[in-house]
Amino acid sequence: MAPSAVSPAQQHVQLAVAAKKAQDVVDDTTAAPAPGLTKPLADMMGNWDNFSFAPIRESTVSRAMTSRYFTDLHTHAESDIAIIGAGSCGLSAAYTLSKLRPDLRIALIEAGVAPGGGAWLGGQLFSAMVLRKPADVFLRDVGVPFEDEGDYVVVKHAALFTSAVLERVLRSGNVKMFNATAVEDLITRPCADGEGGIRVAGVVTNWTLVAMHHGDQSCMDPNTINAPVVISTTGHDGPFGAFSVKRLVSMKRLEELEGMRGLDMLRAEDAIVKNTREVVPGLIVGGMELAEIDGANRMGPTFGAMLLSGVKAAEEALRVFDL
Ligand code: 48N
Repeated sequence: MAPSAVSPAQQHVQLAVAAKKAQDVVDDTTAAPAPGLTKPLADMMGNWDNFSFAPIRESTVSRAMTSRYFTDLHTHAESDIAIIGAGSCGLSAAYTLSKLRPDLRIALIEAGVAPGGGAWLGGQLFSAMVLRKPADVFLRDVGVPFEDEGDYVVVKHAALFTSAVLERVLRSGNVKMFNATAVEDLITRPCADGEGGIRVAGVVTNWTLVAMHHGDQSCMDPNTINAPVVISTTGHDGPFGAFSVKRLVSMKRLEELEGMRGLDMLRAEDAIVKNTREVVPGLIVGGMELAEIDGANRMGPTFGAMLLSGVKAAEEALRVFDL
């Protein structure tokens, strides 16, 4: 049977667009949890006198954490895809990949202790998250309630979006998030074409606190994650932002960065989604990091482009991975 002309990623988007046709307005009341507590929890209230926790030792707690963490570190030393940055774009890419390819081993590396980037209140001074359609297609896929305002939708609190997509990503069986962990270099290999080019083949990580203090203490050896495909969504330039594109310049694989331009929402959002791509073999750049390399405008406090750039970055990663 001829392979389907439509890639799995395209099928996923087509299904999601079909879901959009439902045009059912999803609002908070339908998503509210049922009132009242479950009986076991309700029965606990008012009966605290004989209350006590099951007896375990502190070492049990420590071993429960470290055994899992170091098993994950050992397992993900060889990953299929590494995603740098768990902001709205990186989380959307991780969510899409977890749904399309649950067979792939994915490492999501986040420098902050808390994931979410600018969507986790960093860029959310006024709490609500505004997204222009058709970004509602992604919200419906994840199951984030929103108010439909016609050409745009509003999630009542940015943290509602971030926590919902984060919950789906963390519940998945194939995405491991390493937070408080900074990517501080890229693993590279010479391109097979012998043209002197490089392909990206993984990431070098360190505890973020160490990465921030290389200048004032002897370097602590890094950790490495080999991955044939890396998605970089580290945001626009800032203390940690635009990491991979700045590294390509410092390793002389890019002349210079065009730099993010002034705020023009209409131009910015379409450009970021359409131009999410593989910038050097093995490295896909999406979200606001792309604005730094392309000189795209910024869009201000609206997040539709981040979500759909994440979907496109996932699609690009699968294209590269399946080559
Ligand atoms: O939220 P950001 O910064 O980046 P995106 O592209 O996911 O979303 C951008 C969005 O928040 C905006 O900037 C909005 C749309 N405003 C636009 C405008 O006009 O200003 O998330 C990037 C994440 C953060 O959580 C960083 O901590 C993390 O990436 N990060 C890293 N993680 C690991 N290693 C690194 N080297 C690194 N650098 C950044």
